Amino acid sequence: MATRRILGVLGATAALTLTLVSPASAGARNAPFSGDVDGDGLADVVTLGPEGSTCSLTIAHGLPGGGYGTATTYTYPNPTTGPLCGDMGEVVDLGGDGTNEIVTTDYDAYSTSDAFYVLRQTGPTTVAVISKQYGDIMPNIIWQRDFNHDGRVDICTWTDQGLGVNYYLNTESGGLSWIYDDPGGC
Ligand SMILES: [Ca+2]
Ligand SMILES: [Ca+2]
Ligand SMILES: [Ca+2]
Repeated sequence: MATRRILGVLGATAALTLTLVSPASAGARNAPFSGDVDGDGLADVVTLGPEGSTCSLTIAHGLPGGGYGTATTYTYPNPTTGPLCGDMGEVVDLGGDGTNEIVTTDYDAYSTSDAFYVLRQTGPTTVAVISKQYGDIMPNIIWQRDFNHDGRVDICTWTDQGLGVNYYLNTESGGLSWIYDDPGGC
């Protein structure tokens, strides 16, 4: 019985570990998301921080032997016109230049001019705001898909506030281009 109990505990621990290191691929609100943000070929886990005049996120970097290191906190000035810091995101290579970016958006975003802002880990202790991108407001969820099949992974969002699914093309110049006519594929 003692052995069975120990195995039971181990099983529960393994299940918990699996939950912690396997974030959903689609970026739901306040959900961690994964991708290689430091370019070492290993997937990392990004968790966005609270709203405020200074924004923050934590990154738990993937380790060569598997698993993740201790999460590091990065801060940067709020790039939006409001107190929003993004509550969902995806890691994609904008521009297809081999360097991944962190694309974030926020359900409470009310300005189409900064619906998205794009971050990049620029050093061991730094994350920088790369750009802001035009888009729909109030997305419930964000995910990635190469919907035009050009090799650059694009961004899709869905909102319950009117427009439904929105399509954003990952452009050669490293931007996101909002597609108004539904091209399908998200
Ligand atoms: Ca990595
Ligand atoms: Ca890039
Ligand atoms: Ca594409």
